[in-house]
Amino acid sequence: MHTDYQTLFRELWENYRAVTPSAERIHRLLAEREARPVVNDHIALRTFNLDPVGLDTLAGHFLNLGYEACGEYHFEAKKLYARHFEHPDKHAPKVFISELLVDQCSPKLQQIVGELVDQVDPDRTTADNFLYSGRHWQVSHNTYQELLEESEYAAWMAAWGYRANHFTVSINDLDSIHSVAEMNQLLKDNGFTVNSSGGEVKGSPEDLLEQSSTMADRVAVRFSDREATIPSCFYEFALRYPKPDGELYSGFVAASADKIFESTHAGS
Ligand code: OOG
Ligand code: NI
Repeated sequence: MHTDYQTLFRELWENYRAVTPSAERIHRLLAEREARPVVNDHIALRTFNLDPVGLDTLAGHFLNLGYEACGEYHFEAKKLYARHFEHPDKHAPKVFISELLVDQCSPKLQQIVGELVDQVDPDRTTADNFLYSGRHWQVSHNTYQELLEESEYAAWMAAWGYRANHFTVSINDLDSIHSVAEMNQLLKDNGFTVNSSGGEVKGSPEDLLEQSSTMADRVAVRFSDREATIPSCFYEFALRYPKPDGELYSGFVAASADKIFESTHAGS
């Protein structure tokens, strides 16, 4: 077991940045402008709702470190269910974990995903490194494309497996940028693509959370039969507003999350 969340997040970041060069570049860009370290608001993880890799298996790693289950989110069209987790230590990043409701998908997808998950050794799902262990199965590029036709999420999972899907810059903790729009401008000025699904700024002050994200980097992946360049991971930016009690809102906004998921879609 990881003894502290800091160690786990350091490992997750190392694994994430290796396939997300733009996150590393944006992080450096911000660090150069800021006197204080860049703060990570949350990470997100993805999985399938099948034993032994369901949401609860991933969550267990965080519960062991003192995290607690908080909000629940439903994404009917994408056939996803998600929860977020918070730690009593306010400095600990929040965690957003989603799972594909495989039983609601086509028989073909169920069969493909069932065959992938059957290859997972259950003992490895509780190992320290599981959350940044990548893929536990053989998958061909053809199978990836078959999944892509029905569920971009399923295809992403099949290709990338277990790793942080994004880290998130806390705009509240920046001194040089005060809004999501300003952050987006900095990104565009530096040549990054901002996810525009549902608008470049997701959420509003009324939602108590505004977010944006880059479109995922495109990285070469070795499938069982060939190599192909596909979307990897993205970087997110979050600005939280205070609740009536004065504490910053710590939850997520389903309508915004629905669009953030699309940051791993292939660009045109
Ligand atoms: C998670 C998308 C949702 C947020 O902050 O609302 C999300 C994902 O793409 O796996 O991260
Ligand atoms: Ni997020």
